[in-house]
Amino acid sequence: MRLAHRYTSLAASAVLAVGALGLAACGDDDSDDGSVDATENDAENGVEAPDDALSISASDFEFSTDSLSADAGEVTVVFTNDDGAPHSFTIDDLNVDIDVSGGSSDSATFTAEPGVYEYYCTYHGTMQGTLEVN
Ligand SMILES: [Cu+2]
Repeated sequence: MRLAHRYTSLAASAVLAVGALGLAACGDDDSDDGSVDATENDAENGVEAPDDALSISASDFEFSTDSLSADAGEVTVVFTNDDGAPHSFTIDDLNVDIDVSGGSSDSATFTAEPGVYEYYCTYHGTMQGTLEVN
């Protein structure tokens, strides 16, 4: 009786220890993922943008459009730089900053509440527009 009880306790402890290790490993994976900073997503590295992603480009030091609209919630913007100079697609209020060198593209996924948000290029103050989130 006593032996059986002790064996059971040891077995339970072992299971708990394994479980704790498993949880710790999962936690490490989550923190290494860095998925909180969505601006690190790279369209060129094969990250697929969702079907409802917004697309905007920069060419001749102008954005392809000065107005974008999206539904509230998770929003993905794919920004393509067709110039030789660097450009960014930046929205301060949403912590979005897609900074791309000439001839490349990148994307950001972020959560937006309804409202009107100004976007601009940090390199060229004349490049700006508004994102309307409904
Ligand atoms: Cu620019």
